[in-house]
Amino acid sequence: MSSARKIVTRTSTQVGIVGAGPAGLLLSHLLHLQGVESIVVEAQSRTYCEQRFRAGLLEQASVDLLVDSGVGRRLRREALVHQGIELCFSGRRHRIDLFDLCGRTVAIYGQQEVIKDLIEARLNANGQLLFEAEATTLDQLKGSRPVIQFRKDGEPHEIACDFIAGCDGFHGICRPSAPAGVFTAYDRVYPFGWLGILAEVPPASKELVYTNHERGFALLTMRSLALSRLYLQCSPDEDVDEWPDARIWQELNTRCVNDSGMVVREGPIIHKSVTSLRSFVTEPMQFGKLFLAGDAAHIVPPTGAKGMNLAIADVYVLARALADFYQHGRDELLCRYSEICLRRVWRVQQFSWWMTYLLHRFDDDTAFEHRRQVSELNYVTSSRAAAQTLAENYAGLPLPVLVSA
Ligand code: RFL
Ligand code: PHB
Repeated sequence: MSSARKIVTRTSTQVGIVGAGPAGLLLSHLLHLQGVESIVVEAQSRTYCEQRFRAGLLEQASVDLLVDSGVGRRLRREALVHQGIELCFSGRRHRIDLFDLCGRTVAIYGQQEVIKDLIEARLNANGQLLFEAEATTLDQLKGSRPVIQFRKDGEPHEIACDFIAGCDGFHGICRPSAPAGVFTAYDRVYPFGWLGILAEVPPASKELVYTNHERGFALLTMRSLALSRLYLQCSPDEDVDEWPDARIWQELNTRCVNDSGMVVREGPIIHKSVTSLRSFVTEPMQFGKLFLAGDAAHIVPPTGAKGMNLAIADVYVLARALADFYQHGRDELLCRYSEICLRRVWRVQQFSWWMTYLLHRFDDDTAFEHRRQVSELNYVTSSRAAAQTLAENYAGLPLPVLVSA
């Protein structure tokens, strides 16, 4: 072997985890609580992971899992609990009372706060988190000791594991590591994106406002009572530089204008970015000893606020299945991992697709399409049965009950 290929360290663990996003970190934490050892390899630095600005809305089941597993102290103190959301269309606001309709609430708590809490918990428990360690290859996925090869400080290293959890997001290396033909991809790319901003100004509304407007979708959300998070439908390759602050405020106020006199107040914009929207599912979510979780296995458009919640649900199942294997020698839940997760994944895909179609403008929309959307919105905001369907999907279905034989 040439010196360039010389492996500097060879370690071993029970579960090797690629990626320190919500999926990888929570899996490592849940495994630790069940006495299962893991090592997390993460390509980015700790600071980068703790500052990466993404999701903000947690379903009730995600909140409960974080609290019950001992990482919810700050969340319980700082999260904003919302009992409802608003839908705004044809210039009118309509409230969907989530709590009244389905007995559950949602919480606003930034993804990077979840990440900070999980990193702190893992490090306090002497958990092994390797930052700036980029997984390069997965080997022997069908064997008894699969291997993660990674580079740290320019040197190659290896971890031999019993199982590998691919929690490395949509662009990671885990999914492509299986031989061609193992995974089937189901994909839908939308012809628009979201321009997202973070502004130092109190939110215009106490609850989230989802707006359908002829100029495109808009969403008013928040990170705190002093920090607004605002989104505008835009083209998928929109150039942020084309959006000076004044244009953003004007567009938000044009799209969100309604009979309540609500005004989207202006404030310093501290972050701007564009995200493209897609729906994507991999089937199955397992190959040999490799288990995919979170964005590595599926992507949803953010309209339903489901991506991080789905990642959390996947690793809840995976942690239980792995604990069952180590504690009782049973592999039934592991064998059913894909089947159990995909049931929820497809429900959430359908819901996120439906919310996206309900609220966005497509370039080829005709007047027929617009009237159809308004009819659907009128129905959802006037029929308790329809509102209940929206509420129970938005606030999130309970995590699956896991029973192995
Ligand atoms: P992540 O968070 O992408 O983490 C993957 C990690 O893997 C690392 N990595 C590697 N590490 C080592 N070696 C390699 N070769 C690696 N390749 C990659 C990466 O550096 C990264 O740290 O995936 P995970 O854990 O599956 O979590 C998924 C969520 O991040 C995502 O679904 C959500 O952010 C989606 N999302 C929302 N989800 C919600 O539940 N509620 C929301 O309100 C919500 N709003 C949103 C969102 C996503 C958005 N954008 C930016 C796509 C709003 C937006 C605008
Ligand atoms: C957010 O707060 O960033 C957020 C909330 C709800 C969504 C999407 C994003 O549907």
